[in-house]
Amino acid sequence: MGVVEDVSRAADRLAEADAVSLISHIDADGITSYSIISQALAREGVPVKPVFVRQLEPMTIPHIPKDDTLKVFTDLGSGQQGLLEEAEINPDDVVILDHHVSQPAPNGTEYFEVNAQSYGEDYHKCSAAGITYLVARRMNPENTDLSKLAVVGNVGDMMARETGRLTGIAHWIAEDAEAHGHLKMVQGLNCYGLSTRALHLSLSNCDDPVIPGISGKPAKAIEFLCRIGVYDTPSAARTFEELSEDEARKLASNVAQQMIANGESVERLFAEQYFFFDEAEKTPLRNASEYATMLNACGRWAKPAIGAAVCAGDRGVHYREAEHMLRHHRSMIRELCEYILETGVERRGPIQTINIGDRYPDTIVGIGAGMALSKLNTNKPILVLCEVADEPDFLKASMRTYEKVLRRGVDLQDALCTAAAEFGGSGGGHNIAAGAYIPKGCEDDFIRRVSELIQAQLDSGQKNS
Ligand SMILES: [Mn+2]
Repeated sequence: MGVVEDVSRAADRLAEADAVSLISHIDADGITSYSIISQALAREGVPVKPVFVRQLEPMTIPHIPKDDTLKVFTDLGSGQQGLLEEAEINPDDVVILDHHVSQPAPNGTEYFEVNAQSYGEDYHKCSAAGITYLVARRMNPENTDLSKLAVVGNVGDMMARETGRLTGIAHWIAEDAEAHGHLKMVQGLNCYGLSTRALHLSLSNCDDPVIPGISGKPAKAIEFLCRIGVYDTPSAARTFEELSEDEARKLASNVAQQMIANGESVERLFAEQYFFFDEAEKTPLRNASEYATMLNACGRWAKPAIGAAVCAGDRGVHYREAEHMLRHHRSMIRELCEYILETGVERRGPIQTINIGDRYPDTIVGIGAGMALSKLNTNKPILVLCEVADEPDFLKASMRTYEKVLRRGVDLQDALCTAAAEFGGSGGGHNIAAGAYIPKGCEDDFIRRVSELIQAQLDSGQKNS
């Protein structure tokens, strides 16, 4: 069926339900998806029972209520239809709204799903929050206020990362939000913290792309901003959001010159940013990427319902708790980064590696690895091994690298997937950031194999250039 038919069918089934159990993932996309559907249903008078799960797996299947409610799965479910079938969940009681690869149930039970991957290229960069928004909008055209959450979910799931902007239907949703006055799109720098952080910190924390002479060097960033007249004095720090259009342009052209003077590409320097000017100034709610980080922080520290309360409009007790989660999240990542730098990494051929054991939760290890790498040798990809909370027999490997290393032929996802498969594990991700799970005990051989594969990529990259 086409997307219009599928979305309409989902909207009708949801609106006609007597009660809904809403099973959702706990990251920013899962929390916004949950919030979009639960708010849309509340407006139709349909009661909703929330069920947040870290993953849909045999252990979490019993959390799905065994009753006659309509089970709506958001940001998960498509890949776990076999588990639903095994648990004998009636297909008449199921609607899946997802964007992960769909795997049909082995014994042929057909679950109804609206999956972003099924409707052509325009939908490939659309997260579950995008799909749930289309359903909510179909339920009631007045649900356009939920578009903002759809943008947060899409940005949180990195849908804008490669291209520097949302594309296809996800961009249409951002336009829809802007047309209804819920959002403003601004062409800005590809940095984080544009609403809450002093600009010199946003710039010096930028690691994709690396800004020569500025990335990793906050004092130099202050000097630079004073020199170009964006800061009046070194102590007169401002956020990106506080700049006038002229100042933002001046900043952009000066940073671009700095890149070009150092022979770096400016391709990844700019990105479309999604601001919510109806939220309080200098809060993480003011733009999509900071909002998404706040929700991810809630999810990663097992408080998805707090994030959902913020999405539903709470700016009191729950919001303050979410702020606390965000601060905690950041300080843990900083601590992890310091731990890596203080302990030191081991050189293994073309990569550098460290095993951090069970000191930090595996959910933040990738982010910490990326942050540590910006202060290490950026020419060598980093591989961080850690224990996995609920999986005592497995280790997680997280790898990060830089654009300039990709240009020499490196593809982390390819190397990790290949190596992990050889040891009975599995990997995934992107060329610049990837992860894998491997059985415990093989880590030494695994690292040697990854290092070999990366070396081979570099060797053939050299041959081709
Ligand atoms: Mn997602």
